[in-house]
Amino acid sequence: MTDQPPDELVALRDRLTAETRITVLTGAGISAASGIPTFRGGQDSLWQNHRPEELATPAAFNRDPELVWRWYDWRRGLIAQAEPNAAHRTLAHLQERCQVQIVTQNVDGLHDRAGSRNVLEFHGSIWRVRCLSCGREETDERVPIPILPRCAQCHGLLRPGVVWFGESIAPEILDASVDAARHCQVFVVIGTSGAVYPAAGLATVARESGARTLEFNLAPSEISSQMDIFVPGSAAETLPWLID
Ligand code: BV8
Ligand code: ZN
Repeated sequence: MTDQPPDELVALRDRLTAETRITVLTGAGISAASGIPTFRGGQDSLWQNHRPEELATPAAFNRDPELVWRWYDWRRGLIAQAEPNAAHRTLAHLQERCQVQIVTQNVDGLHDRAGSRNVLEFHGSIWRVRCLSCGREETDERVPIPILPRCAQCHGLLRPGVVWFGESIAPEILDASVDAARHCQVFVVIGTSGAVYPAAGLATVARESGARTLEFNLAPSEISSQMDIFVPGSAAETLPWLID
């Protein structure tokens, strides 16, 4: 990792004003420095030898809801212990200076805990639960959570309030995210492999709408070829360059 910001980043930073519209897409990499395992981080992203893609599906939940709930309870425990890092905090500060819309693939809620406002949770939240019988949705921050938690209204089985593979993004969140990508002047991508759609497609929307695009990642991702500026390194160390 270079210890100096690339010149192009400094030039872009110096042109930011209070009117600048910035849309930010974040992935698991922004929370890595907070101790949250990423999805494709090799050995440490496995849970009990299960790959996340195997467990984050309706089929896995129907097959073994206890196993899936134990995985979510493990992740909730890790996230409850974690603190937002300098990358999360930088985005909260940037929201004070520019017109910033954050779209996150992360279900950990760390952007909100860092003080960011109206974050679009593209894949839902690990702190929300939804009843499979009556559809009632609520926030539930119990750690640990009973392994097969029940709905307070109808005693139906609850599921995590996240978007699983094969499930659609909430229409109002998808529309707001595409709109933010289409109308921004600067599109910032932080800590994502760019492997999951339609989230990764937001970069293409922004690029085709003429936005300046920059990426912060430890290593090039599947969308780096679409980026004007690539900033290598850990986001907790490099993202603060965007404001100072
Ligand atoms: C859907 C919530 C309609 C649950 C998640 C088009 C092409 C191909 C496939 C598809 C397509 N369209 C749809 C699909 C299918 C599928 C998909 O994309 N599959 C992929 C795997 C090929 N998409 C869907 O199913 C979506 N729904 O499309 O509905 C539909 C339905 C059926 C069929 C067609 C259409 C729903 C996807 C949402 C799934 N839910 N999460 C939960 O969290 O439990 S996705 C989950 O995985 C995360 O939310 C995130 O999105 C993704 C993980 O990706 P990243 O966040 O990028 O993390 P990853 O580990 O991969 O990478 C980490 C990165 O960070 C790396 O680049 C690393 O270098 C970097 N890094 C690490 N440390 C640091 C760092 N960077 C900086 N600093 C550091 N310190
Ligand atoms: Zn219910």
